[in-house]
Amino acid sequence: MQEEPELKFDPSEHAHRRFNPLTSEWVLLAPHRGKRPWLGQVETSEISSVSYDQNCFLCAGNVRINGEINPDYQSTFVFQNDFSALRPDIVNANCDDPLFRFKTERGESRVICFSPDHSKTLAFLSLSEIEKVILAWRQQTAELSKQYAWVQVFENKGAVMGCSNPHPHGQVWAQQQLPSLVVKKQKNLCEYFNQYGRNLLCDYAAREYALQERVVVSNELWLVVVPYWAAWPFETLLLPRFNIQQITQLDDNKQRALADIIKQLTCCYDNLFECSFPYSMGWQGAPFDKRQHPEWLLHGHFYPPLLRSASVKKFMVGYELLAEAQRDLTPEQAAKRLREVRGTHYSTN
Ligand code: H2U
Repeated sequence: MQEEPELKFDPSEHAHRRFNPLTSEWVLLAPHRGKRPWLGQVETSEISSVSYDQNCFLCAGNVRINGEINPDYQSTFVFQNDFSALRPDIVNANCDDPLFRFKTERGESRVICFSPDHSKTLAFLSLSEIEKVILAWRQQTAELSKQYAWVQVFENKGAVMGCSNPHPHGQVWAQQQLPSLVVKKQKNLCEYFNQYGRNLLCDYAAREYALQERVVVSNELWLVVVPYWAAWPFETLLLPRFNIQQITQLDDNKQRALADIIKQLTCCYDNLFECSFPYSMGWQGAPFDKRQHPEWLLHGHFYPPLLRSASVKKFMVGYELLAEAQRDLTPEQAAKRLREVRGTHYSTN
C-alpha cells in the first residue's frame, strides 16, 4: 500500500491566523489570494517637483486659511491647527448612561511642517534635516505632556491616506484621556510584564533581530520589522534596540541613529513601487500620567495602504470590517521585498 505524503504546514501557502499581542486581535493570512485579478480603483502618488507652491497653505511666507502669514521658516515650523479637533477651552460634561455614555475631551492639535521645501518628504531630507523633525516631535511632546496624559505624534502622507496638503508635514494631538487603542495596548503590555516580568516589545525586538526574517533595515540602535502579525501589506514597526519609554527621553546620539533608520525605511518604501509611498505613521510610548511604566517601549508604526503597485491599494472592507483583518502577502515576503530595494532613492539613480 502506498503511503500518503505527510502534509507539512507552509505559512506562505496555507491559510492561518496570527495573534497580535499588542491588540489581542488575530489576523487571517490567506497567501494564495494574492494572484487574483484587479479591475478596481487605482491611486496615484507622484513625487512633487516644486520646492515652493504659491497656493500652499504650509509654504513659508504664505497666508493660511485663517489669514495668518507663515513666517519665513528655514527648518521645521509648528503652528496651532486652524481646524483643531481638540481644544483647551472646553466645558466639562459627561453622562454615564450605559447606552449613551460620553465625556468631553480637552486637548490641542498642532501641525508640524518638516521643512520649507514643498517637495521634500522624509525620504528626500538630509539626515540633519530629519533630526530636526525628530527634535520637533520631542519638543512638542515635552511641552504638551506637561498638561496632557497622551500626546500623539503622527503623519498622514499622500492623498490616499487623507492627507489634505502635499507639503511634507505631520501633526501632534494632545489630550487628557487615553484613546481606546492606547488603553488596549497598555493593558496587553501590562499583562505580559506581570506574567513574565519582562517588557513585551524589548523581547520582541530581540527575537526579531536574532531571526532577521522580518527585518527590513537596522542599525546599532534601531530596528524596523514587518511585524509577525502585520495587517496592512507593508506595515512596519520601528523599534529601539535599547530601553526607552518615551520620545522625550531620546538624546542626540539616539536621535541621529533614528534619522538614519527613517531615511533608510522611507527610501525602501518609495523604491518598492517607484512612487512617493503613502502611509500613516506615528509614535507611541508610555502615557504622561506621572506613573512608572516599565511595560512600555517607545515605538513607531508605519501603516502604508498600497498592496500590489503604486496604483493598487489594500481595502479593509467586507471580511475585515465584519470579522477580522486579512492579508495575502505574508509578512516575511513583504519584509524580503522591502529589503531587496534598500539603498539610495530610485529617483537619484
Ligand atoms: P493633514 O494633511 O494630515 O490633514 O494635516 C494638515 C492639517 O493642516 C489639517 O488638519 C491644517 C488642517 O486642519 N491646516 C491649517 O491648520 N491651516 C491651514 O491653513 C491649512 C491646513
